[in-house]
Amino acid sequence: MIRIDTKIEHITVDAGKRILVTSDIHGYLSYFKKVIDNACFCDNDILFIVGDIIEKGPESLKTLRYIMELCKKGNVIPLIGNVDAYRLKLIYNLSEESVESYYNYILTMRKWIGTSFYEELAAECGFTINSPDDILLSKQAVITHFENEFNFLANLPAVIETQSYIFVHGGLREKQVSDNSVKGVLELTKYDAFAENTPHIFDKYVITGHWPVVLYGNAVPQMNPVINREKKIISIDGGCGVKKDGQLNLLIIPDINCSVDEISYISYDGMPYVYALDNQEPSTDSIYISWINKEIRILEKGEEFSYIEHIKSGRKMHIPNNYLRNDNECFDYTDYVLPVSKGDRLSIISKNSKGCIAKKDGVIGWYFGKYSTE
Ligand SMILES: [Mn+2]
Repeated sequence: MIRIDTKIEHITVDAGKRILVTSDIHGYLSYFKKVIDNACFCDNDILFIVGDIIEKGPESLKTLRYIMELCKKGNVIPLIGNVDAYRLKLIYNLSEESVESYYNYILTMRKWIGTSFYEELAAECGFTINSPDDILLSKQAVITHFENEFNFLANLPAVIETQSYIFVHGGLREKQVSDNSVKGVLELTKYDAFAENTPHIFDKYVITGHWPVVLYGNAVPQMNPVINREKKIISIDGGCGVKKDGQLNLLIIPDINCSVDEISYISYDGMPYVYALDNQEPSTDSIYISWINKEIRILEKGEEFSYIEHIKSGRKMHIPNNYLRNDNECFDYTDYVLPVSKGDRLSIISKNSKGCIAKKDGVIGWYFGKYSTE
């Protein structure tokens, strides 16, 4: 058995050190390396990794081991995420009853990104997973072989409090940090839409991952960190590994004593980019359809675009067919038109005969102009 207890730690950060914060790496090791490199991460910085190190991405095991190695220096401080905790519990509790659905998950991940955490673990132990039985057969070998890795994850703190900031993957259930010690790890790591749902106004800024920031808006989709000054919450999950147009964010706090206005960030999304050759005015009225409000009705199905009605808003629009799912759902689509100036750098998310859907500085929308690749 494995125990994952709620650990709350207190750390004093020396003045004069930069504080870097990322979260939800989800096995995207190359993205993680890119953002810490681009931020010139060095021994004098402190790097907090606010949970969800593994799963959903291509290199969970390598990411975990890379972070374990970084931790030896003493200035890298990871916390546990709900996916980390849940995955450990699931592996230890695998049984005849639960293995079927886990196998289906493994197949789904294999289709999407080619692998999953358990497949990586089993492979290193010499097992190939081709049936639910293969999972059960490999379970004991996996648990024995990865004792170090699993203990590392299980022992990560759920909450870290410093002089000015509190770090937690999902969110704090109670306003006072110490009152959260009676809460389970999953309650603190899986707090959906924390910045929206918490009734508390915190005394120190709470920095969280877990809930992709794009889900906090319903007009203009954007993936950059969001600072809620009223409640004192900074949400940094750019949807890396969860959204096809997501990004890994790295928050940069220049000094523990600096003001919130001095906080900046960088991000990385691995997407190809182009340079705009035309100017474009932004739209003033737009909608973002996510899995939360995904219900639509198709009014007229076309070759490339379909005319649909978005159920929640009643809005009617033409959307590219590749954003439709199952004829009654639409995912991660916006009709927002980006503000673009000639020379702007755009990440291309999808192209069609009208133009393309692109990301500019973390904001997603349409661009109808011409572009070049250099
Ligand atoms: Mn999470």
